Amino acid sequence: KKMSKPQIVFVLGGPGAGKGTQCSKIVETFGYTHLSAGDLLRAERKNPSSKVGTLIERCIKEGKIVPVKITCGLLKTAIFANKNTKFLIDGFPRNKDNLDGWDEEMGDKVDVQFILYLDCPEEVCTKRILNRGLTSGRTDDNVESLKKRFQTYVNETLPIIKHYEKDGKVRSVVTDCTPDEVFERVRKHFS
Ligand code: UP5
Ligand code: MG
Repeated sequence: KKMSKPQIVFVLGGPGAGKGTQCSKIVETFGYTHLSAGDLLRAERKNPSSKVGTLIERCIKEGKIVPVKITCGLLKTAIFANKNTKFLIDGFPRNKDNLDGWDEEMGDKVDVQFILYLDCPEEVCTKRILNRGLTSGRTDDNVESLKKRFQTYVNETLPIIKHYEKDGKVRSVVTDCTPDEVFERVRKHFS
């Protein structure tokens, strides 16, 4: 059992805003453990003994959000399997269902330090994702899926960021510049 509650930073922002890229840098410099909700779901989808693989794949391709029971379960397992007490949770919570399910399951077990919001114009994100799509093999890195991912982001995820803003918990960084320039802005929120 952990001595103190895990400390969580949620990293949110649109598809291609640079969540994964910046999380790697934060890990190197500040010793957090990076948990990407999307990566955990993609790994679960590949797990042959999983009963939810097809559901996950359908959601990802359609840019829809996987039910919180699945995602929160994967995150909870990853947090409590790890000795670290500092975690970056990348790409979650993305909608009201995620937020409510997390609060119910994890609200009293962890402390949410703040939300790191990576703010990037859609045109810039689109260029990045379509470029990555040339080599990523991700089934959602194509024009059709990307449109749906942005719609979901605007309609469902931005309201979650607004919700945390009301609590004064959001630290924003504009990410329309090189990864190192972004990190110079990001690091200020951690030191
Ligand atoms: N790149 C990064 N930063 C750059 C910079 N500053 N300048 C130039 N290039 C930059 O970066 C994307 C690409 O851009 C890379 O090629 C990178 O080199 C370059 P990355 O750091 O990967 O951006 P990121 O924000 O992580 O983009 P990602 O595509 O991973 O974001 P999404 O939010 O779309 O993807 P995620 O994996 O989080 O979710 C995928 C799907 O899973 C969702 O659509 C949903 O269907 C499902 N999901 C859930 O259902 N629930 C969840 O809780 C999480 C996911
Ligand atoms: Mg990512």
